[in-house]
Amino acid sequence: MSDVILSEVRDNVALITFNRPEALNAINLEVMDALISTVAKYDADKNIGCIVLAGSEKAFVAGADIKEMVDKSYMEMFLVDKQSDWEKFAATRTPMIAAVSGYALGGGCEIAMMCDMIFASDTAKFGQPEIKLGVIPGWGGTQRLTRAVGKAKAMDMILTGRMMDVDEAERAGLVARIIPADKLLEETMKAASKIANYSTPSVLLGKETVNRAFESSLAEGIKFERRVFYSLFATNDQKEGMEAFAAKRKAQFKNR
Ligand code: DAK
Repeated sequence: MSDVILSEVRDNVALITFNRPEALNAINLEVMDALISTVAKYDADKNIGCIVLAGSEKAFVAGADIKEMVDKSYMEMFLVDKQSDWEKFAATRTPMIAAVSGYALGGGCEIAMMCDMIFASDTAKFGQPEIKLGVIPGWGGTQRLTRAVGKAKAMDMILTGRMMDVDEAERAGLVARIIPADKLLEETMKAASKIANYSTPSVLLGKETVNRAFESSLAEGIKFERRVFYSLFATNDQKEGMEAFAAKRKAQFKNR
């Protein structure tokens, strides 16, 4: 059994940890396959309400494995295209939080951006340095970074290859929360647990509806939101959530 990623379940939250410290968690084919299949396994598990991806204190992921790619030809890269696997990964229904400490570079930054939120330690550094290697981002960096931080900063980062520190990343809208490095995992797991304990239909639909903002016009997105909003009144959890508020007690969601 490979140990390039470690995984465990704490209550109803799955924690997946990159574990290639000798290469700052660089993603080779083995890590990629292990990551994608582990996320798919947890996404299919009804008992898991949130997934957290983490690295080490020094590196979330320092990119795809450059040493594995260096001698590849166009055909070798083209034929081992894992695009549909990454599309499945990015379409994971269960909320995913990237807990980023240290380097999130190249493919590492792209994996963090495929998650629903990035919580980052005060040591985190983000970058798309592929230009320095004679290539460009290939797992969505040109698109997701641009949507997250806007054209000006995305162009700057992708064309100069410079890194962003965590304060700049938060100001620019890439990072949801900055947390001291020694509290990053604990705080991320707390937020994940909070999400996992809300009503699953409202969490999944809330995520889907936010993501709709990137795929539709404002008018269409708002219409979609309203349809989803009404549909949640067909759940027992809506009754429970609102009755619990009125009775000043904690809601007990049953995911029905
Ligand atoms: N790949 C392979 N090994 C890496 C690595 C990487 N991305 N990053 C670090 N390492 C290795 C180093 O080679 C070193 O190994 P040894 O020399 O000890 O054997 C070890 O990790 C420790 O790294 P350093 O000694 O360099 O540590 P420093 O603290 O001095 O520097 C650093 C840390 C993160 C600044 C530096 O390691 C660095 O610049 N790393 C490379 C960052 C980078 O360029 N990342 C982008 C990679 S390209 C695809 C789509 C997308 C992609 C690929 C395919 N398809 C559609 C097919 C993505 C491409 C990328 O991500």
